[in-house]
Amino acid sequence: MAHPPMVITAAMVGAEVMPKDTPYLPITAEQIAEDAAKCREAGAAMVHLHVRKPDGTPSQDAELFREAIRAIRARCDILIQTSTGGAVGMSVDERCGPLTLTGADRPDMATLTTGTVNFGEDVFWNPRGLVRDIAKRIRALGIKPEIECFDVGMIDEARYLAKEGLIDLPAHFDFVLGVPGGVAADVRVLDFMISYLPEGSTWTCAAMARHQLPFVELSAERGGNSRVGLEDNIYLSKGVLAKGNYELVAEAAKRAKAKGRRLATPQEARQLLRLT
Ligand code: KMH
Ligand code: ZN
Repeated sequence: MAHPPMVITAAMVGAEVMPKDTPYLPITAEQIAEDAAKCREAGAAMVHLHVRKPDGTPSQDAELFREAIRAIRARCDILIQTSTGGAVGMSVDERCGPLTLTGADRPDMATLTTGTVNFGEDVFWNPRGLVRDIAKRIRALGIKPEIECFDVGMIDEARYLAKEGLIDLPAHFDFVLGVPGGVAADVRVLDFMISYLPEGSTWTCAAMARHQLPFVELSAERGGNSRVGLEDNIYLSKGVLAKGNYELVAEAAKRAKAKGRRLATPQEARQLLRLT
């Protein structure tokens, strides 16, 4: 059976990469919007969005998100998925800043990480009560979550959440592979996680660092979707910094097409991921 068009998501900003790591990290709303428009042209249908304060420190401030969302939507039709992960150490209210945006500023989707994971030398803290709190806020806003799975048990937790009526199944999942402390970027893990999904669910894969672009090809062959971008990887090739998220999207698009995949438009992505 032919695979559906691939949804490429650009994880543009993140919370860990700093301007000292790469001068190409977008910080201001205008920089984010300009890069997002180029990502759209290069084949991305969605952005996964974090924001920064003017000095580059990570933030989940609703007004910074509002500014970035407006700037992106003024330039292109790319879907916007806001982070609820933020940066390690943030409170749940802080993390949920973008979920307070309604009306024309409402995001199209939001992330929901369904378990705690070691995150390098830090801990990305997601106890079950906190996960349920965020799931309720996403549901109250009337948007769909992308379930972020840094390890296999996070797929199981989605099943519990569905039983409790906090998310719908089938859902859309993101396999986050290769975070030190989480599950590895290994093709056996990818194949197991695909096989372990709740029936009818869709998936994307975000592999860290040097694994990012090779996993676009593995995902393309398996009929899935891909996340690339500076949040997870700053290099286009060994030792060569990507000059913006758009360069990583363009390379992902090239690799996906070489595997016979067409790229989804934002409108197609809406339907494929069952967004409202
Ligand atoms: N920055 C990480 C601690 C998300 O955006 O939902 C969490 C993260 C996940 O990036
Ligand atoms: Zn993120």
